[in-house]
Amino acid sequence: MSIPKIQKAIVFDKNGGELQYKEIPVPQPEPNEILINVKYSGVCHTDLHAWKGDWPLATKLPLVGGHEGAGVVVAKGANVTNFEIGDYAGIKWLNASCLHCEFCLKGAESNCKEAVLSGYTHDGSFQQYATANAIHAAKIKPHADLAQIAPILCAGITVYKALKTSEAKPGEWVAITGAGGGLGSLAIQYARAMGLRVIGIDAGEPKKKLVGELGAEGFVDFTKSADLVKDVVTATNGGPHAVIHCAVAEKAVTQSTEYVRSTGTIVLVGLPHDAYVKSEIFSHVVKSINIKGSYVGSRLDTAEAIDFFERGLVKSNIKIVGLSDLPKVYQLMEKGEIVGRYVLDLSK
Ligand code: 8ID
Ligand code: ZN
Repeated sequence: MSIPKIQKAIVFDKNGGELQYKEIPVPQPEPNEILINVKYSGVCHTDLHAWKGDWPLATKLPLVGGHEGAGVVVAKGANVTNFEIGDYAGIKWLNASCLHCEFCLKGAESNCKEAVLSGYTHDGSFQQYATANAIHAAKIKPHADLAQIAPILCAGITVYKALKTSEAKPGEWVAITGAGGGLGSLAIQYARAMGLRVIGIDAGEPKKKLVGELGAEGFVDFTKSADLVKDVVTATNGGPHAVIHCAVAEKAVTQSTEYVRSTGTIVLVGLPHDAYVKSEIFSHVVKSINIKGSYVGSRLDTAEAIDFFERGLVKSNIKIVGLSDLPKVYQLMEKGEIVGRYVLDLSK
């Protein structure tokens, strides 16, 4: 396979700076890495946070963002035994971890202190050729639809793991905030496949329509509801047993401490900057509610989340645009106008 020396990428030199569509060198894989010819990459809201630099964790600079990359292995380092040239592979947020700390050993690799993050501390999938640690790279079966599977590599894994973290049982209610966005639209489908009843919370008719089509039994528009807590409690006959927060909003979390059912679990996934959880302690205790954080997923969560996709239980609601359109995608995302997920075609 002939690998070019230069390639197209979107790069920024400083957080919030110009998103430059330009040619950069193709990276060389390290001994434990594969080089993937990225065909499609999803655009996650995390990529927008990384570009803006609004989290209390510094990004690499200059940086190539992106961590939902699906493509073909074109080269591999000397130590790689689990991928062959020509295999399909996926770039995930968790590019690498130490594999021997307490957290890696117990399957919590995302909590590893040495975690390497695609599109954040390691150049990601907004380039035509990207490197990934072979142990962590996602396995994708031949003939998979690479545009469709791209969003599974972060959004899918993350919401699947969050639903497991909620410990909600089949037949129970789960509320999903940000239900019409990238993570939320997949969360509805994983929840349905896991036997849960879903109420979606988001804004506007296009998102309401999608949320309903994906199998949610109820929708509350957070921009229109006069009493959101009451509306959610009524729609779920006493409050949801679990809440998965895909919204990028502190207020959504505060409200959920009021509407979650007694003994229920709130799972924090969305990462608004400078935000805090506010839960009134008396009710928190008397209702015995749980609030947990959930951060992407392990290699096992990855394989399981992809298996749901391969069995046709979840599909991505994507709009495909070219790599050079990334700045426009960020503008729409900032305004909350994206229904589902945008996927970049790296050939354009
Ligand atoms: O591992 C993790 N925890 C993880 C993994 C991947 C992504 C966390 N994230 C984080 C991202 O960094 C981001 O903060 O999850 C958040 C959502 O990512 P996304 O799904 O990629 O974003 P989106 O497509 O823009 O969807 C967000 C939705 O939230 C709605 C918006 O209308 C949009 O549809 N929303 C907002 I903003 N405020 C809301 C509110 N108050 C709300 N929905 C309900 N109530
Ligand atoms: Zn992501």
